[in-house]
Amino acid sequence: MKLADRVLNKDVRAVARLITLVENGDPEALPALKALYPHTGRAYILGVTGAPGAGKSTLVDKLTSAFRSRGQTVGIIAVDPTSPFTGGAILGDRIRMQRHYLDKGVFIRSMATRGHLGGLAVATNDVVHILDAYGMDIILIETVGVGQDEVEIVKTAHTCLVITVPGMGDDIQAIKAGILEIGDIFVVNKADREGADKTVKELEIMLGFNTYPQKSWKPPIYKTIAVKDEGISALVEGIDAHLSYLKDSGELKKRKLNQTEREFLEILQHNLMQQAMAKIGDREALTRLLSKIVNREADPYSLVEEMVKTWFA
Ligand SMILES: Nc1nc2c(ncn2[C@@H]2O[C@H](COP(=O)(O)OP(=O)(O)OP(=O)(O)O)[C@@H](O)[C@H]2O)c(=O)[nH]1
Ligand SMILES: [Mg+2]
Repeated sequence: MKLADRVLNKDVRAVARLITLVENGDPEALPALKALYPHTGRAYILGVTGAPGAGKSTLVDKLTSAFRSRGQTVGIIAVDPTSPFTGGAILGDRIRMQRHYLDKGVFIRSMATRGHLGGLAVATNDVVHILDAYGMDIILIETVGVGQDEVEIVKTAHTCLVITVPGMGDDIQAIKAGILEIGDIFVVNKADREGADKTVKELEIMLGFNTYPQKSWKPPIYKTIAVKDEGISALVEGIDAHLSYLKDSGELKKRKLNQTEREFLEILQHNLMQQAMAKIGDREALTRLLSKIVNREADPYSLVEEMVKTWFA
């Protein structure tokens, strides 16, 4: 049986195998991705981002339990930041989410941020499609909100949760404006620590500055103690409310269109680049070309212009 058919037949090993192909940028994944695409578009995609160690994985774990208890299946993609702050995150996530590992209604996968030929956002999108076609109702994407890549990834979500912790004080500026803008729902986790209410207030003020008049959704702020499962049901209600808002306002359609545009352009760019590199030849051929430019025998503008003209002729 073909890989795509096996995924559609709920073969979890086929899912894992296909994700590995995607991760390795293996062209063998393409026929399966093409075959699965018509079966996608059903899942609700929830992005979870925030500072390193804010409790994202713990929250993802509790949210997963909440969704499972009402019969929804959950796919989890933990985009492992290979940044120095969070070394060993994959192992940590495994431990935190252990109780879901035996649950057939949950699929957990960590993805490394390095070594993605077509870009991490494209790879993550592919994995979302695979889990969507596999039949997961909700797909949670956890990423540390520190780099541009990570921000790009959560932009593909329908709803984006931004996780902060108390006591950030002046450091709250560390939550970059970009992250503030993409947040549909804010969470002040570790509310068992001092200063949670102060952080909520500070966030409210910052969000006030960042609220654009055309936005009809006012991002709510929830306090949670993820380790004690406190505040989770209120947060789930907030998530449900955002999904209803997305559907009723037509914003869901808009987000899907924007997301599809980004994905289409990224695939196009990747594809063109690959073809261009194939035309140029190997590494040595490229170096020869570059030497010409370095020696001022040619300029990069004319060279690219000529090459592209002949390729498209
Ligand atoms: N006190 C307290 N600790 C918490 C809470 N939630 C999570 N933690 C702890 O905070 C630490 C980090 O939690 P994680 O869930 O791994 O945080 P993360 O944001 O996923 O971390 P990275 O993925 O490494 O960025 C763990 O030791 C958790 O047990 C909370 O509500 N209160
Ligand atoms: Mg984590």
